[in-house]
Amino acid sequence: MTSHKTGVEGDSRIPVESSIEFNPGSMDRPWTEERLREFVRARLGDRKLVVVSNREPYMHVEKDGETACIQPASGVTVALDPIMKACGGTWVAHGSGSADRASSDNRGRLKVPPDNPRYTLRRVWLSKEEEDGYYYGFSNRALWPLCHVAYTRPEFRREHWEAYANVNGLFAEAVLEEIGDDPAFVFIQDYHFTLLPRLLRENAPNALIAQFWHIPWPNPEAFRICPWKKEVLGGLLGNHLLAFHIQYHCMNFLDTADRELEARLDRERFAITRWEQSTRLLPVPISIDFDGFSSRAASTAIEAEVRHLRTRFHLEGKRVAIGVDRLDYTKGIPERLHAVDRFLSRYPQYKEMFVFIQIGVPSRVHIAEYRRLGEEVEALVEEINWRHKTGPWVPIVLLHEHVNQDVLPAYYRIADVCMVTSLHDGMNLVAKEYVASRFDNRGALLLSPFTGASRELQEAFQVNPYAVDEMADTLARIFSLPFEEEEGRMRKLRERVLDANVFRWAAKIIDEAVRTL
Ligand code: ADQ
Repeated sequence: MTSHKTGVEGDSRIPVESSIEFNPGSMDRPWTEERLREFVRARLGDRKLVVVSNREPYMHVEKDGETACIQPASGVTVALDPIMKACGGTWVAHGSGSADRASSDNRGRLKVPPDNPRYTLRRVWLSKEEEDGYYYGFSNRALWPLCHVAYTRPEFRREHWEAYANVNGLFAEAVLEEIGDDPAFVFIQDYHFTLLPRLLRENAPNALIAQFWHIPWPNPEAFRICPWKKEVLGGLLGNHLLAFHIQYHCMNFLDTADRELEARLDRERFAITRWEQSTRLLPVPISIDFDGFSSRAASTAIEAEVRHLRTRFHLEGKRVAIGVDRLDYTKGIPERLHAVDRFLSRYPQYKEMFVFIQIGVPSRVHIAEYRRLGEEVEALVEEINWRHKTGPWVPIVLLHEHVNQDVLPAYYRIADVCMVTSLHDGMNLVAKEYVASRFDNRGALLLSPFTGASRELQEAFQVNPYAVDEMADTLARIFSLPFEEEEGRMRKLRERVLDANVFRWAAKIIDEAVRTL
């Protein structure tokens, strides 16, 4: 084992560009759906493409006696759906919708999107107990708070761990059934499947296995409290390639493996070798379908929706801020509300001239911390609105709606500022979606430096979400920004996201995975 001190934020031993520059000579061309499709065909050849995630990209639910198909609000599925549409293949995920069984065949399979089928969705069925232990238990009561270090204490229970291990086994069975002995590229998503890569490595010799870790990886000090840390690390080292958003998370993973396992570390190549098997680590920031978002934002349908929203929320002549999140304690929503409160107290000239719209879709409500957060947010909105309201005007509008991706750009377009105030976040796609929606080069992004996105989006107004007064002052600064500065910053932000879009992210991962062979 080599010894090494903990990676620090901003560590620059591997240049950030190395995570996105590849295929020299071709970077002048933007990555599109079409280009990715050709690239995947060339790189993967006859390998089957299989994506695995907990959340399914399309969910069937029973609504008013009818079956509706919805796209769940999750960064992971929003990012991967355009890739699967481009490349085809099979997506294996937990079938969690109330009408999922009725809309799949007897092996849990169906073609999606339902109105224009492009790939196969293979649903895995879990009992309530399995879902409780694996998803609400070990994944979201243990690993999620452990990795985010947002001062919510992780909870480690043996029965959760056992259910988690069991469900990883069920997913392994489903994947093995899909690929048989064929050559395949299995692309696993996230912290729900730390044991799956090892199970596949042992049982599918023709599979090339890669995993993307969508949340932060903490430093070894934080991680060491996990009672099953060796199993988790050993499972993840079943991957040929393990990718994170940023280099800091890779460094933390290397340091954690160094601390906890007998393994050979190659810090030059960013690789870990154990039992004669190597896992390469890679920083590659996830992104969005920039063009898709941008052109949807400019459509006449969105134009009409923008007008509708301005009337609905009485926005004429007012400055507008927006927040769009799953209701999660890592997203810094109470901090954001406190900042709005402080802003109105310090800059009373904005009373009646300002509206903050928070779209907070309920998430993981079976977990007490999430329920408490929902109550805290409700209470804060009520308290702040009461403090500042005059006549019919209240400063904060709280919507518990799931906004369809087709309509979301309208919300981004009505906002002079988008507030992304995460206490810790792997990337944060909302920041990139806001930028992509502002084809008019207007608007400003207030961004927490504790998001992965802050590394790329340097023209955003970066403010520590724990520093409430600073956030309030930044809002005031944004509202008095000269037009040229607002436009210049947004133009630059758009260039950055346009260039590093989600198709490029996928191409980079596939390219690097193939190179590990
Ligand atoms: P999340 O924490 O779920 O995912 P985030 O990056 O914040 O991800 O994206 C959330 C997605 O859900 C966005 O596409 C957003 O538009 C959508 N969404 C949020 N609220 C919504 C609402 N009310 N209605 C409809 N859609 C809504 C994890 C990590 C992140 C990482 C992503 C992708 O925690 O750090 O960026 O994966 O890797």
